[in-house]
Amino acid sequence: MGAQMENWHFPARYDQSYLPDPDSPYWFPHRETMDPQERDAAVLVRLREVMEYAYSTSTFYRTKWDAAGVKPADITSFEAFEQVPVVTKAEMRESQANHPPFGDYLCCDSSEIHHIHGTSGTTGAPTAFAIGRRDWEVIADNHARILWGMGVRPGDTVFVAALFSLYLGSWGALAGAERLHCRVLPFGAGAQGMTARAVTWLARTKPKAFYATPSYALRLAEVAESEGIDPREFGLQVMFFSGEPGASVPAVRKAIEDAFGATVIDCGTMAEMTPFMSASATAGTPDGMLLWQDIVWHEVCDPDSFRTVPYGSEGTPVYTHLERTSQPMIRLASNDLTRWVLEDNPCGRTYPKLPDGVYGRIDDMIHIRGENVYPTEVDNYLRGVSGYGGEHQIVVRRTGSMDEMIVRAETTHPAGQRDAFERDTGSGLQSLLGVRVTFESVDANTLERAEHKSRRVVDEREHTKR
Ligand code: 8LE
Repeated sequence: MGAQMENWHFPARYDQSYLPDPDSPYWFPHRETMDPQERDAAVLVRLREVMEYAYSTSTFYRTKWDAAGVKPADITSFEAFEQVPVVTKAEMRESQANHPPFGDYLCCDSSEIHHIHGTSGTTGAPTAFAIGRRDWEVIADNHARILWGMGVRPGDTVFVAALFSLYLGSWGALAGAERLHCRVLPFGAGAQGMTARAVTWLARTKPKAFYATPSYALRLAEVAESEGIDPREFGLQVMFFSGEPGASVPAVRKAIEDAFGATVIDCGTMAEMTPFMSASATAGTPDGMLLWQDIVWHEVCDPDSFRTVPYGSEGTPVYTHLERTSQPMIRLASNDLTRWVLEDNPCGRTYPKLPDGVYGRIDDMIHIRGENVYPTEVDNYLRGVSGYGGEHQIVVRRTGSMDEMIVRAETTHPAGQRDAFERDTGSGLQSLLGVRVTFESVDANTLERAEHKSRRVVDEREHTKR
C-alpha cells in the first residue's frame, strides 16, 4: 500500500528534479486520488514513525507523553492517536524560555538548521521556528505540489506580496514556486510606498500567480484604482492567500475576484505547521480548502476533548506533521474554528475539505450578551452593502454593567446623506448577529488598512479588567 504512494518515506525524500507530466492535473496522481481509507492506513503507520522519532529525539515529547502514559508503539488506531495530548502555543513558549532559543522540541541537530523564523511577538513573547535544511527542501516540494494543484506551472511568474521577514507565509510561497521552476518575484510588503510600487511592478510584469493576505489584496486594488489602474489589467489568473480568514468569506472572495478577475484560492494552517499550504483549494476545487492528508495530518476536533468530530460538524483543527524532522508538531492545537466534510471533489482528489475555510479563532470570537459573534460575519455582511467604503472596526466595551458593540464602517455616501445607510446597515447587522449594535459611519479611506493581517476588533473590556 505505502509502496505505491509516490516517494512515501520517513524521513521524507523527494527527487528534486521531478516534475509531473505537463498534462497531469496531479503532481502525485496516486497519493492525491487514492482510496482515502487506504491513505489513512498508511498515515497511521507514519504517525507512529513520527512519534517514535520525536520520542527518541526530544525531551519535550518524551516528558509529555510519559506523563500521559502514551507510547508511540501503542498508536495502532486513530482512536489511540486521539488520546495523544495536544501541544499548545503556551507549552512551546515555556519550552523555549527554559531551553532557548528553540525549545526542547527541536528534534534535529542544531547544525542542520537552515532557516529561523518566528512569530511577530505583538501579543506576547515571540516563538522561534527552526527549520532544517532537508525539511526546507521537503517543504518546497510539498508547496510546489500544491501550487501545481492550483494550476501554477513551470515558467509562470509568481508575485509574492507579503512580508519577507520572520513571517513564514512569504518564504513558504517562495520556496514552493522556486521548486516548481517558476519565475518568482519576491516583492514583499510593508515598507513605505511599497503598495504603489507593487501596482507598477504588477502592471509591468503581468504575473500569472499572486500570493498575499486577503486584506492586502483589497488594499492593493484600492491603491491601483486610486492611480487610475484597473487591477484586471495585471492579468492575474491565480491568487492564493493565507494568514487570515478572507478567501473563503463569500463577500471578501467575490470582492477580490471582481477586482482582479482571477481565481481565488484559500490556503494555510499555521506557521509552526510549515508546509503550511497543506490545507489548500485547487484549480478544480477552488472553493474551501482540501486537507492534503499525506503531507500533514489534519483533524477537526471537539475543542474540549480534542477527539475528532464527525464529518459535517464544526470543531477546531489539530495538526500533525508527517515529514518534519526539525520541530515536528504532533497534535498542535490551532484554536481556530472550521467545519469539515468528506465528499467527492470535482478535481478528483480524495481529501476531506473545509467547505467554509477556517472562519475564525476561538479567542477572536466576540462573546457578547450570551451570543457569539464572528468578526468574519460582520466583514461578509458589510461588503454586500452598497455604499460601504471598504474598511471597518468593531469596538466592544462595557458601559456600566452592559456590554456594548459598536461597528464603525466607512461609507462612500457624502456627509449629510448617510441616514438611510446608517439606519439600514445598523438594523441589518443587528438582526444578522442577534445582538444590539451601535452603528456609526465614517468617511471612506479614513480607517487604517492592513499591510499584513487585519486587526479590526478592539475589545476594550480586556483593558478595563487589567
Ligand atoms: C483563515 C499560515 C500562515 C503562514 O500564512 C500564517 O498566517 O501563519 P501564522 O502567522 O502562524 O498564523 C496562523 C493563524 O492565522 C491561524 O491559526 C489562523 O487563525 C490564521 N490563518 C492563517 N491562514 C488562514 C487563517 N485563517 N483562513 C486561512 N487561510
